[in-house]
Amino acid sequence: MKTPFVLHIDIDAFFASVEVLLNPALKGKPVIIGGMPDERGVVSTASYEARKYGVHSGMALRTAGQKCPQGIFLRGRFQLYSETSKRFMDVLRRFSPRVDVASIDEAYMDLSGTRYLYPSTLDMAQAIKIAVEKEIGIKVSMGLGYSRMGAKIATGVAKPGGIFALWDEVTFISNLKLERIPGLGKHTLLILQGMGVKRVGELQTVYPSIWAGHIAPHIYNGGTYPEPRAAKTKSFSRETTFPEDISDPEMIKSHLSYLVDRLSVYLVENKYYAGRIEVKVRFSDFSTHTRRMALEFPTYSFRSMWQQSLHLLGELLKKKTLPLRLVGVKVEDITLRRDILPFVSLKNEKVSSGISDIKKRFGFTSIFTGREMMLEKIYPVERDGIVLKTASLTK
Ligand code: TTP
Ligand code: MG
Repeated sequence: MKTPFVLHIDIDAFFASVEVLLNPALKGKPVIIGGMPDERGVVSTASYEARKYGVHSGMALRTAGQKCPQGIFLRGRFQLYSETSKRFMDVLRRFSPRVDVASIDEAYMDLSGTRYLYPSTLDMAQAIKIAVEKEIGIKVSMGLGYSRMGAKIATGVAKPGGIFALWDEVTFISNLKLERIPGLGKHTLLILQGMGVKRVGELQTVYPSIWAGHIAPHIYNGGTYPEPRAAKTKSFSRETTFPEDISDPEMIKSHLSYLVDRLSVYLVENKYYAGRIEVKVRFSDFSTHTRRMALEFPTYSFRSMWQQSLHLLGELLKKKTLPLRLVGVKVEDITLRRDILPFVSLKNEKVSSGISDIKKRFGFTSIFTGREMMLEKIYPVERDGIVLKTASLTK
């Protein structure tokens, strides 16, 4: 994906913004949350107007009082912030199921599957921003990057109120000073600075093993988001040689339907999507033919795969008038993620995952299509499947 797809969203001056929202008289004023200036304790947050006076989170209230005597000090109402946070996250979830709540006022979203929904991830970010600000009534800042860390750093650049996209995250990060890297401890920073390293890029070139071995894994922890679980195999297949050659097309279809069923359940269980399907036949003269086609969209749905397989089988059977020795099916272009599909019905997939659950609990043969049942007449049926070939033939 060439556009930055990890979105980080953070509410501006969160606690203070909620107070301003509920009391518009505070708008434009230096609002400081945490307690009264003569109390012990620290500032939770301050409005951007108060920040101009040097007030920031974590500062002693007393110091804040000295720096900003005209500040409006409030104790804060945590319950209210917590409810606002929930509503904020709900708005985000309307745009993508992949929302990771990082703290009370920040979240990450994976926009990689949204290319059918918006012209670009930046457009989507803008739409989310407008929705949040309209519905919740407070300003947010956003960063777009290729990793969580990149996106979070981008939000820092965008604050307050903007959107910043890191198109070239690698270069951007390598130009950063080490102290700008979130999560890099003070001690590590001091040691690295003692070694004469100031910027990420210097560390990457002068001490690549320290970067790759210690720093990068730490700061990129969960960084490529979401962790792409690499598909080990690019295809899965199931095939069977018949105990005797078969000419009855209905019987051939029954075998194929059973094999597709096995593949579908396998895909569901392993959370894979298949992009392409291939059917293979071997005629009694041992000639072997295959035909394949792309599935309408990446799926694990039995019905989608079955419809295509049936079509492919029909084409293959036209090749010769001989009986068949073997039938097989293969799925390819296996992926673990797919784009969000707003225009298609996923009903068939739900059916497949439901069926897969039942099979898991009560055995593979506990639920069958009518077609598959035809096989029960010629093969032994066990809990976990039909014993397709007779033992003597397997040898
Ligand atoms: P932040 O997002 O760090 O700060 P912020 O939203 O106030 O300001 P901005 O993001 O624009 O820089 O934290 C979110 C809320 O968490 C903040 O409003 C108050 C609370 N908080 C504390 O109570 N103590 C702290 O030390 C910090 C950093 C935040
Ligand atoms: Mg914030």
